[in-house]
Amino acid sequence: MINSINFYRNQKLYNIISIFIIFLFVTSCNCDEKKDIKKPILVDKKASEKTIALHNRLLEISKKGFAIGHQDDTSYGLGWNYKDDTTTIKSDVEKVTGDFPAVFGFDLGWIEIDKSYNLDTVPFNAMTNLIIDAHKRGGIITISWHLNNPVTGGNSWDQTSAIPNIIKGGDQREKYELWVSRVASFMQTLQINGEVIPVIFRPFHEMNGSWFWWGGANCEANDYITLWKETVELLRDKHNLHNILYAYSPNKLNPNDNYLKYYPGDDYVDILGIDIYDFNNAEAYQKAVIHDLEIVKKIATEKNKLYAFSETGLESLKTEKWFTKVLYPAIENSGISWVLTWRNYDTKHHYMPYNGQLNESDFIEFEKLPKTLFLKDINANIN
Ligand code: BMA
Repeated sequence: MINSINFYRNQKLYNIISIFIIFLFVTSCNCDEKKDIKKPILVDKKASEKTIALHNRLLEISKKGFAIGHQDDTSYGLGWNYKDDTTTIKSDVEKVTGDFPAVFGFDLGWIEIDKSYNLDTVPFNAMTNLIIDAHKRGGIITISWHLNNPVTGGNSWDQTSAIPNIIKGGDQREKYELWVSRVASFMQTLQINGEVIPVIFRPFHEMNGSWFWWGGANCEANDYITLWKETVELLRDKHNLHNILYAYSPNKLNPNDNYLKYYPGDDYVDILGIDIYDFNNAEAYQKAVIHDLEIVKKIATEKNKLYAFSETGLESLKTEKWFTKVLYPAIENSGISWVLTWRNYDTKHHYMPYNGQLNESDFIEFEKLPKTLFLKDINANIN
């Protein structure tokens, strides 16, 4: 009898301890998910579920490798243009490797002046279709904005000072608000089943250089920061867009550059990026990429943010094995979520290989490397 009571007590104790251990296990799993995945601290506290899911996906991608991106990938390539034949979706990347990139870059330049096509002649209605198509395929969308100079009407490269004129109180403020409203209207066209597709928005990039009116010698850093914050507030709070992750991307750092000089603050940026090109000097390029991505990684890690190699490439790809021997080793251990190369305009201005191009077979090898994630890879592993 005594033995059986003891047995009963021990069994009860055992059960209680087991339940407690299971409880601890379950709650600790939830905490991890919450910290890393479920509740990222985003610029938009009302970000849609799909936008939060995109953020999670980018985090998961960075643990496995990096998504491969290409600007205007399905809009045009060497010898073809989507607007001439909208019946099939083409891509130079797909023609070479049999798979699409995982990240699709688009640019909204000229939406602000109400043109029907962007500065690179991509019609905005075609762009809407292509963004929806890319999203349906499981791709990730990133959008830059080479907007005109609001003071002169010149293009992005018109270095006339303009930021003081368009931030609150400026004489061109009304015009700028109209311009942002046109961006917002475009975003609203990106719908599937009544829901706006999540996108990464990367405005006012390369601001530490002086080639755009929004950068370097052409503006003050504090005005830039004001412009960024006010732009986010217009899109998020005035236009009620909750489909956007905001990416900040300076250009390659010069020795005295501070990556955070133009940083609008943790509450206004979701993803830290950097743009670095190879100007036909592989060694200098690799050195800069490794050096700068290390800085971006350190800052992003401290801030608990994602980070990416937001633009890169070697124009016309004349260096043999550029993808496997130059780019891959430089980013292999960087921890970036994605890397995006610029557009394929023609044989002189292109950043991905096309059929018959010098780097075609190298790019096929690049696609097979463990960390390069193309569309099928991210769809198979990371949803
Ligand atoms: C630049 C070049 C330009 C283009 C611009 C915006 O780097 O490709 O020809 O207009 O990007 O896409």
